[in-house]
Amino acid sequence: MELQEKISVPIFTAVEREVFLQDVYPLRRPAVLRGVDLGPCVERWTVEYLGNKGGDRDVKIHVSSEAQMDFLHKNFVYKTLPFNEFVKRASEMNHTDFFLSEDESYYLRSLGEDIRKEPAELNKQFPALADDFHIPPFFELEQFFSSVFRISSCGLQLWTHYDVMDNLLAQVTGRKRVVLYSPQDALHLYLSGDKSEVLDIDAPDLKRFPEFVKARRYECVLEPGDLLFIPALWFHNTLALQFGVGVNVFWRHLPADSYDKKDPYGNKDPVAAARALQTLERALHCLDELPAEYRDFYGRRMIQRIQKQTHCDEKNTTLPSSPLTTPA
Ligand SMILES: O=C(O)CCC(=O)C(=O)O
Repeated sequence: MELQEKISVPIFTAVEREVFLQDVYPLRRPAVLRGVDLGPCVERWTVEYLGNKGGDRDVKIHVSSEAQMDFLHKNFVYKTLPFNEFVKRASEMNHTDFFLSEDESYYLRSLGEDIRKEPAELNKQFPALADDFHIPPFFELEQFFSSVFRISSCGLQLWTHYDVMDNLLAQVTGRKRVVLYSPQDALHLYLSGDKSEVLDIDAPDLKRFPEFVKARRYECVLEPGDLLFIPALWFHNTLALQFGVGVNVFWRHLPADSYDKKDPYGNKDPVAAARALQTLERALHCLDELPAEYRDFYGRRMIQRIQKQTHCDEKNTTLPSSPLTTPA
């Protein structure tokens, strides 16, 4: 892994709306924003307080005997617990009550009221806690999509994936390491849908994933009170260095009708991209009737055509043109 280029995510201090919109947002790169006012949550959100205020409403969770969650082999199970019991268990390393093992890890699945249709929103699912968290005013109100609780056991690692909307990951309590990869390194990440098949990013199997060394690794450690700006399509992998509570705020930065209307998580590909991917599947199917050497040749021609049409130089990556993304 010596060869993988490592880059620290830049840290900006005491960023206000204007500075974010003018100096940070247009770069389309991850940034740690330190010293932004997140409200009283930073002092208040202890395990006890969260349990008392969040109450005993049932929440859906991931539970795993291994701290590194594996979406390929599904080394976790879906369970339901009252919120206060979930927070208590997630904050402990060893459990007297458990599903799989004494040292199992927990991760909250944040869902909306109607889990298939509605995105999660702190205001709706946890009204008694929502006022403690102040959403930074870095986008327009009408762009708001979701505010998602991120609560995980110490050591829990979530696989590398991308989301299709810009978002801020607020780390309210606990420390979290986040590793990110540029969308332009997608070909080195061995994707399966929106996720990378390289699960162990610190000790990858380079026989299986030789190209992974080419992916540039952006890294930061979020301290309590930090915000991480994760631009849409940037891959990210999170590792909780302590039990921690965060809030992930997503907003639509493309015109509203670009997004899939039935997307409660903000991770379904934009409508036009989903259509293009389906068309590609049909195009590939057309080649099936040809012998292998022809499939190989026309496959290469198609790749060249796609590259010519779509690839842009990293330096020229600009903000999508939308009235909503124009800095104030
Ligand atoms: O904070 C986490 O644990 C996960 C964050 C995440 O997946 C996201 O920002 O999309």
